[in-house]
Amino acid sequence: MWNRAYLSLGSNMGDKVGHLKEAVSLLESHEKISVLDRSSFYTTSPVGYLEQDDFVNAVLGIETILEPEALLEVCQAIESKLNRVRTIRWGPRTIDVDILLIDGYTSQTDRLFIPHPRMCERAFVLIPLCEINACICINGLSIVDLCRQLGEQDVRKMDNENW
Ligand code: GSY
Repeated sequence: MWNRAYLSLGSNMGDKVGHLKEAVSLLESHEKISVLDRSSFYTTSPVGYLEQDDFVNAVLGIETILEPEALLEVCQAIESKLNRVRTIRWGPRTIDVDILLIDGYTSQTDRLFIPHPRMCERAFVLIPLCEINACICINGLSIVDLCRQLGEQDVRKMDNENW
């Protein structure tokens, strides 16, 4: 059965937009994944570990017949292929591919926590997600309300970049 899911992409090293585009090409080339929606690109100030470069972030809406664990493996394989090296926790990275939501599915294991545990505090996730689907509810809360409740966070749409 095809299930809808949402993924967050982020990069703050090298050709940031190029890394996001390459991650999407790899997702599109997977026979069990179809990329339906792409948000705009956003330049965002780092959240968490602050001593690092700004990120480029975007969110995708996909459909997949993969089981959630298998989707996670695909996301991690794309991170490895794009030379993601885990040095500093929360630190700089060529690419981050996180599963945010899978329709009708929740998980709270160490490996897979869905909905993504920190997504409701992160403007760099909620704003692009709201752009592609403003009807989403997360843990019973509307994404529009969650966006209104966000504190000040620096998230700027990149008008000069397109997929
Ligand atoms: O979890 C995603 C990696 N990450 C980001 C990010 O993608 N964007 C911004 N703005 N800050 C971040 N901090 C971390 S960790």
